[in-house]
Amino acid sequence: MKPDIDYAVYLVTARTYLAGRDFYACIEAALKGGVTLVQLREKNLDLKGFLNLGENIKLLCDKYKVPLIINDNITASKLLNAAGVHLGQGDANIEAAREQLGDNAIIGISTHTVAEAVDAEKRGADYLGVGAIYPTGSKVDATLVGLQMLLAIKATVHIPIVGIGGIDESNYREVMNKGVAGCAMISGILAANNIEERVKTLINDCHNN
Ligand code: 3NM
Repeated sequence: MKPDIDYAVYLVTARTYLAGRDFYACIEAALKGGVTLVQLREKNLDLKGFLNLGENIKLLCDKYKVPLIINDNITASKLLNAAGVHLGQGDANIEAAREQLGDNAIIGISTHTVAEAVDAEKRGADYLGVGAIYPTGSKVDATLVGLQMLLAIKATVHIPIVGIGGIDESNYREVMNKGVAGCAMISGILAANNIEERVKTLINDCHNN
């Protein structure tokens, strides 16, 4: 059966913001705080390096019963027995991911236009990432689409939508108020001095409104 996914506070990993801190300790702090979903997104690793990192992250996610999504790499997702994969527009296609990972895998894809979103839904994506909602320093080639595009896509497709790009505790509620399933964040979580407390604040914002 396809797992029920809670997209509310979705951690996307990047080692850029660790500032000397231990990667696994930071991820565990986020899990302790209550992140509902984790995406392992590490762009400059070969498969072996990716799997090494992934095995440990998968153990941590299992410990906190939080599903793990793998960015871009279908093979790694399969080998790690992760919940699924997140694809970019330029990555492998949804059909290939579905064929290799099966019906129960969660397949997400980044979209920036209504046309991309409609196409992704038609091709069987489980959720859409829409961004960048705000300016972000975490992805050099991010296209700023804003809340308007989020609303336009929300009005058109029926699968869950996750906002991404420049989201932190100051604007998380503003995005959630648009009726999305959740927000994906790198720096909004990992750049915090106290990651566990930051996540608790976000979770609290998500429930108290
Ligand atoms: N994808 P932060 S923006 C991974 O627009 C990613 O599709 C984006 O990092 C998109 O939370 C982005 O630090 C970076 O802004 C998100």
